[in-house]
Amino acid sequence: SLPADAKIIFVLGGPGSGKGTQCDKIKQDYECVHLSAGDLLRAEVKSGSAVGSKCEELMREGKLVPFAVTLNLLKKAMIESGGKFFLIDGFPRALDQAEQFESNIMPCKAVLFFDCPEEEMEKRLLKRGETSGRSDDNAETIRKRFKTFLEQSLPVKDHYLAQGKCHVVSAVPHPDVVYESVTNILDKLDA
Ligand code: UP5
Ligand code: MG
Repeated sequence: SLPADAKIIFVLGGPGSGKGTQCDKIKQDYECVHLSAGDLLRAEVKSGSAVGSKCEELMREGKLVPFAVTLNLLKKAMIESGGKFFLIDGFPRALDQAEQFESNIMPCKAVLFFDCPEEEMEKRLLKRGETSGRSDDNAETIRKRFKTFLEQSLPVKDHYLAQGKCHVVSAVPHPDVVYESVTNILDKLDA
């Protein structure tokens, strides 16, 4: 199980908003464990497991994989890491996922939400698609990812805004500028 003083921050935002980019920066400056739900799922797909091949199809369609799959992958990675400060990147992606994760594991300390216009996210993802090899970085799947994000994931932001736990950051400026806002928020959480 996790240490009693564990701390969880959900890192959310639309597809291509810069969640992974910012988490890479955070982990250079803060002692934390970065777990991307999408990266864990892509590793599961690569492993060739039955669960993985089911997820592969859903991800190519821009749909959410079953909650039990992400919960198990995250829980296992959290415990195995031996860490106690966790950046959970790209999860929860629906309101029921947020509620079930928190009752199963622990309430999050805060949420970082990266706000970015769809045109900018689309531009970034199409550019990354030239080299990423990600089966979901193509125009058609990107549209489907945006639809899933708007319909299923955005309510999570409102849920945590209402709790006063969600910190919204503009993800449009240069990554270094976005990161300045991020460190301001993280430093205040600890104060
Ligand atoms: N970039 C980043 N910041 C920039 C900036 N400030 N200015 C200019 N460019 C910037 O960045 C994307 C690209 O933009 C990069 O090329 C970067 O250099 C540039 P990145 O940091 O990778 O953005 P991120 O928000 O992490 O984008 P990602 O594509 O990873 O987001 P998604 O949320 O779409 O993908 P994820 O991997 O989380 O999920 C993939 C799929 O898995 C989902 O669609 C879903 O099918 C499934 N999934 C679930 O079902 N459940 C889960 O819980 C999680 C995933
Ligand atoms: Mg990512």
